[in-house]
Amino acid sequence: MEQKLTDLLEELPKNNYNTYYQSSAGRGKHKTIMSTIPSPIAEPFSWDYERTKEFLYRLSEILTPEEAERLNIQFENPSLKDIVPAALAPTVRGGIQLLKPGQKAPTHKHSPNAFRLILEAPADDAYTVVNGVELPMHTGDLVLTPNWTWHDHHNDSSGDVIWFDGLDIIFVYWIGGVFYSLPKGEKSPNTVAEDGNDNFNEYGSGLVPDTVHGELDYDPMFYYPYEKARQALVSLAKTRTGESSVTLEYTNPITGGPVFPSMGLKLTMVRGGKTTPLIQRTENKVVICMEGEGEITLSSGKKIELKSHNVAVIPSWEQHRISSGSSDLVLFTYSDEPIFRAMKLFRENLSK
Ligand code: GTQ
Ligand code: FE2
Repeated sequence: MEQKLTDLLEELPKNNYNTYYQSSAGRGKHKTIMSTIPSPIAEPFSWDYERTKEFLYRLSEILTPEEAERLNIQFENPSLKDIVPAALAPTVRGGIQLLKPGQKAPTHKHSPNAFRLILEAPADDAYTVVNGVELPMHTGDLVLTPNWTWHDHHNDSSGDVIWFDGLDIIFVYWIGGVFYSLPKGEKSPNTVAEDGNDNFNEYGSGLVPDTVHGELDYDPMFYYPYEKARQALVSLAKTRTGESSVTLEYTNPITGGPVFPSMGLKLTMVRGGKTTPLIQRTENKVVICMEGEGEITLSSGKKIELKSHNVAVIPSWEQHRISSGSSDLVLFTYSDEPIFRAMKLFRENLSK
């Protein structure tokens, strides 16, 4: 029987079959993925911001954004690089992008959803245009470019602008949903409307035009200023004095749900000198440090350093705690939690 089984196990893959049988004679040849608890294909990892920036500047000495379309350095999860290019987590990409004074990143649109979180904007007059709506880029601001919206980036200021891009492109690529388009013809499809537009005040005041209900399949609020988000976080922290940390989710004002069907974006504050309870959730989470310092402690005991704009990725079901230094720690996070929820796969371990 042994020889027959060995022969068959070798013959199956040659004929594009496999088997996961389990018996007293052993088991099929491939790695079991029917694990008792999640066994993610990604690994926890982190990147130092200053080091990432050095690579971005080296690239910027060789190419302009016009030549390169986008001038960016992507974070690549070492466990995923042989499976799909530049994946930070199984569903998302992330990277930092640079726009120097006078530069423009050309107009395009794509089906993957994207957001930009502004990391460094030393002066005014840097902006993104989304479907003809001009949005400022100040440090900490969040700008969305949902599925199939035209966008381009401009820097008319005197200083360099750097932002973090997050996209659900790995998920969209995996299921075969990526479309991409450049403008056709003379007139830009993304020309700014002359009568002006205040995207945040149009949608962000708790009041929305009654015409939008059922009309839009994406979040029409493209701009979430940091000043407002931070204020809301500080207010929440004042009412939850017993908790080590507080978290706010950026929401689509029409649905009250996540800003993208595929990605949830949040802002967390861990109070100075505190450590969170154990966190264990089915979501692939990316953490970007916005203010303060601290660390993430993984179940292995390994620690990830959090300081200005460092980036960390925590795969699904990885147990961790977050600790702050002496001052409050502010973290921006994005994850694929909405996918887990939509698929009824979301779980959370709330034991302390
Ligand atoms: O700025 O529009 O990092 O389209 C990847 C794809 C940024 C962008 C990325 C993009 C962009
Ligand atoms: Fe884009």
